[in-house]
Amino acid sequence: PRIALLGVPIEIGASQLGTLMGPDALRTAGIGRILDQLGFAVEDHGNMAKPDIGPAEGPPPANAKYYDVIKTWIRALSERSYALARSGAIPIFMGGDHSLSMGSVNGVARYWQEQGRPLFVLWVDAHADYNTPQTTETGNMHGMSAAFLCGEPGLDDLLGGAPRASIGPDQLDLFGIRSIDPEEKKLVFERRVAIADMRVIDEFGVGVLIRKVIERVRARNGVLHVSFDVDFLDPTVAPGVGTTVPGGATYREAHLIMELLHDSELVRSVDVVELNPFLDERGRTARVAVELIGSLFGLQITDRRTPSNAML
Ligand code: DIR
Ligand code: MN
Ligand code: MN
Ligand code: MN
Repeated sequence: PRIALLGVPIEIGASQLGTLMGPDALRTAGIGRILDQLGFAVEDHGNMAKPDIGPAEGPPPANAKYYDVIKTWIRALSERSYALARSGAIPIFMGGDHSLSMGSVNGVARYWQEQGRPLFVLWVDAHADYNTPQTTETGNMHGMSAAFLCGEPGLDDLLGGAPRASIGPDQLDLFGIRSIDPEEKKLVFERRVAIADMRVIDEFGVGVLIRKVIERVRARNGVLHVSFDVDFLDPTVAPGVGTTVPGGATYREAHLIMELLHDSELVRSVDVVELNPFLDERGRTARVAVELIGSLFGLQITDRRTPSNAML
């Protein structure tokens, strides 16, 4: 099996600069080495170059900061993402801020649509990222990516003429949420998006909840994209992010999620986003992110089949 690494150094979708260094920090922390040791053929496609902004296309939408820059990134990334999925590799998109998922997920969704298999997206994040230009309080586009992918209005020309492969709100699982804006919350409930907030995680545990996600994908013969925002983790575990929110996942909760996802054999693409090496403590957060990617691709504590494997 092949894994394709692609660095997407977008930082302008977030309020804190510095996520553009994320891809290289993940490399230094050993993302390629760990996957190689797990037996994958790892292709590193390097970092995407900052694309040139083309001619103006009329006024950008209000309340979407740096729209023209981000739009240019997303169009280029969506094409790369589609091509990588078509190549048969499992792409790992290394961010960069979370606005990149508008392109990475759009590209893979387009590929899976052609294959006749629905794409489900597991959004592992402290935030719902379900704002639109109409609901946002900040204008930061990294808070809009999940809504855009579900076809919410407001950024309709973002992809230009390129195909927009929206997923249904019933193909999205928000997981780990503990910060959501008032209007954003209304929209998430209106659309009946599945949401495992931290209270639900405390009550039922990640094992039960991730199994539910997996069952839903299986029931429709779907495949899964994992969009992993590092701020899902508790700030004590992962300090190297721009928008820390207390009360996040523990180290073991996060690993259990990844281990269960690995066992499911449903994951076909991944984003690792919002890592900000400028705010990190000596590479701690980058290392944790790489260890989690290891678990997602089969790293185990012991080599025996786990109880969860046996049960599936
Ligand atoms: C806030 C924060 N909901 C916003 N969002 C994110 O700006 O829309 N922070 N994603 O990381
Ligand atoms: Mn996010
Ligand atoms: Mn977040
Ligand atoms: Mn495996």
